[in-house]
Amino acid sequence: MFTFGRKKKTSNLSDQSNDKTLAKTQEEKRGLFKVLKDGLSRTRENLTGGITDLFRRGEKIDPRSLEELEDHLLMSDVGIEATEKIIQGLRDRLKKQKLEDGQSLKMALRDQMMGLLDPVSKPLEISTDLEGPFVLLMVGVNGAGKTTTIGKLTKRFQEQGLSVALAAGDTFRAAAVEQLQAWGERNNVTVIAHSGSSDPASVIYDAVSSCKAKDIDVLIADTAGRLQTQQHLMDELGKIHRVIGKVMPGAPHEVMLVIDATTGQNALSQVEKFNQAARLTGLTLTKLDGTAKGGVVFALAERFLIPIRFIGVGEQKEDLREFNAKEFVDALLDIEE
Ligand SMILES: Nc1nc2c(ncn2[C@@H]2O[C@H](COP(=O)(O)OP(=O)(O)O)[C@@H](O)[C@H]2O)c(=O)[nH]1
Ligand SMILES: [Mg+2]
Repeated sequence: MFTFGRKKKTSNLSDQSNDKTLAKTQEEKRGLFKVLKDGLSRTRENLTGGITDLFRRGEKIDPRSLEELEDHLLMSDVGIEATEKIIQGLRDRLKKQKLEDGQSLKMALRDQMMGLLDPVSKPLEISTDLEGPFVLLMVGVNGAGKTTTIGKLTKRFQEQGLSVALAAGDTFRAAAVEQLQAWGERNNVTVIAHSGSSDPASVIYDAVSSCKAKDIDVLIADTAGRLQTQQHLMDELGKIHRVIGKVMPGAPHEVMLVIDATTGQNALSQVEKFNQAARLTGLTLTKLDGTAKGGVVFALAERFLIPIRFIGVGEQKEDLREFNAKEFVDALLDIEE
């Protein structure tokens, strides 16, 4: 089993270099946290911009302050159910006289938010002891960021010492196959594609067989963008899923929906329909850097409980980050430890 984010322990270091290493990792952490904070700045502004006065209050919090907060969350794509959960928890604390001032309100809000996001904060784990590749099927609407995310994940996996191949399952546009092939050539990654227009299920079927034979660790399969309202294309995803399971029982091991966070509430219907068609096991939210609608993360977590694996906060490779509930909430509320 292989988990990201767990750095290998370094041994045989003197105390001094241990200190240096520690300082360096803390510095790196701060730097990475800043990237996340910058990426989430529009969402943070939307979510907390109008209520920072509330957090600065010296006196006791009253029910009216909570209503103010509630209105704010509702207007920031957090959604009715998730907002209710957050506010109910705060009301309970208010009753128990635990909200002394603005600062304790902020800390209580942080707890409530983390309570919602913790259950979906589960890193993607790649098993390497399978009878074939770990198969990652990428699905989503057009322009969500599937192909970009595939590129970033490929590099991430390679840096972890895993061998990776790609399946050009977006057979809808010839340019999409070429885009993936060109990228594969530049980065020395095998891309399995069929020439001419063909059936995505058969491309991915061949790719799984080929990875089995070549002992490749991870196969990432691209698919054509489709709207969740196009039932025949949703059915096609179901077929792709079944075909993969035939060539390798238990596969795909991860079905990841890539969501453009700027779509806000539409993300909810995307998750619902794609989940019905292809049993999602993970979500990636891209373009959080370009939107004030990042509050939708709470709505998604509350409604579906599907792990959020990665979030995209920019176009660079390091801007695709493993989702971490605590980091995310602290970046949103501007809490630095
Ligand atoms: N700002 C920003 N742009 C992104 C992010 N992820 C993807 N993009 C851009 O979104 C556009 C569509 O991406 P693409 O991977 O082709 O989408 P696909 O149709 O789902 O394969 C490209 O211009 C990407 O550079 C992100 O996290 N932040
Ligand atoms: Mg694409």
